[in-house]
Amino acid sequence: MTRLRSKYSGEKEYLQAVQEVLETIEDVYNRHPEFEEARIIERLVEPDRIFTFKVTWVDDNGDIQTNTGYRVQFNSAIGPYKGGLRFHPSVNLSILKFLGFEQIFKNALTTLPMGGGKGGSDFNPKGKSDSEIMRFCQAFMLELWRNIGPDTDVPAGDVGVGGREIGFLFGMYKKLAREHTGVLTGKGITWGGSLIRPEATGYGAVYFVQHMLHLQGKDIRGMKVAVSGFGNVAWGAAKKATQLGAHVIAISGPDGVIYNPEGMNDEKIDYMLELRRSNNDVVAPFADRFHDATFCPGKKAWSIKCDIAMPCAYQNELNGDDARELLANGTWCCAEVSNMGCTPDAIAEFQKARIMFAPGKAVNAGGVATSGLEMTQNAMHISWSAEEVDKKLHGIMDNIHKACVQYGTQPDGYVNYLKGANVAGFMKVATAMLEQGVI
Ligand code: 2IT
Repeated sequence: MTRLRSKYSGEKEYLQAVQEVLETIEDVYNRHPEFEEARIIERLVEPDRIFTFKVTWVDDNGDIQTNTGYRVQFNSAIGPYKGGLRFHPSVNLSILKFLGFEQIFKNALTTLPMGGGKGGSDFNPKGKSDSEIMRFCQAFMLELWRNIGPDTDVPAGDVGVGGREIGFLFGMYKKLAREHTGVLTGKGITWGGSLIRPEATGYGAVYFVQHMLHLQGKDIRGMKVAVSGFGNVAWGAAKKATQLGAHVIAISGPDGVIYNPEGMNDEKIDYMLELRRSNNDVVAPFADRFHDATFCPGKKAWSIKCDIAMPCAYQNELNGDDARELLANGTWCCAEVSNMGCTPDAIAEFQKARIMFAPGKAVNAGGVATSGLEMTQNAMHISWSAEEVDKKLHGIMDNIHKACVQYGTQPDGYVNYLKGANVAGFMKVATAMLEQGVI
């Protein structure tokens, strides 16, 4: 860490993600001198390679815009690089390296053969027209296409990249490469996409929460769930939690939180998709549309009294103060759905209070796992039914939960899911790296 801190001093998210993993795998690592001999840690924390490129495009006014594009190919020990693309003004190398690093362990946990990668751009989709988004996606792919491929690197969506963007990116890839392959996941259903992929991150997260609760003799039915965000992930989580009888009493945006005491219904859940599609990045209109809901400007979802907190928006969106507020309000479970949604301080508060806490790389792995299932269907030139994919997703989340319990249960019985997830993912990747020699 000392070496990394001086080498990458400005990259705070990357350093945070590495520090968290190293702390939790320390004792396992020390029990395996062969890892130390092969310098596994030193090799694991450096990406295999990083592509940085200029993306120029013309906006609707005829003005020329310049953005930066990236793809971080982090680790391919267990399969082709796999991970999403994020379009957000905050995107920089630190954020993409943290996401790519997390992705290595998450993908290993899915039990599917996928390495870790991440990419994106500082392009801001807010307020852009559909044609501007299309032109940007096309310009982005014009640069990226030579570095990806169905057996090399398979990007997907992340914040700011959904079905619409994947469509534009795929169209350009297909034109340039002259092949129709599974080079991206999250595709449309009629052209190679997998059923359940749009829902999978949120559904998988709720399946994981059910496993956490069942282990404690509890059930999600009747529980009050606070969700942050209102994008694809929050939508899937709200939909499945509601189906299973929970009350989703909060969703939020950068503008504030919606207090929704009566919970969700089909109309409200569908409206979340409309909000996302509008490219406005605000949640306030939800309260204009549904009068049982109230908009609280500037507030976070964590200000609302709930049983279960599910951060579904952005890294470090739940800090120590938020954790203390949740705990004071009686929250007894926090399942991170966003990548690194909680600060180290918040995690320490939850663990100190001995409430259930599980990290994003376990809880949200259903998304990339279903991307893996999409790759399998593409490679086999078939498509599975929604039931079949959902059944596989269930099985994968069950396995991830079991792995966390196996590696994370402490002598006093408390399950440290963070440690469990990191150790289970690390062991698989480290072993694969060891077996493949010094490369
Ligand atoms: O963070 C993630 O796992 C994703 N954004 C999904 C990645 C994928 O390849 O489906």
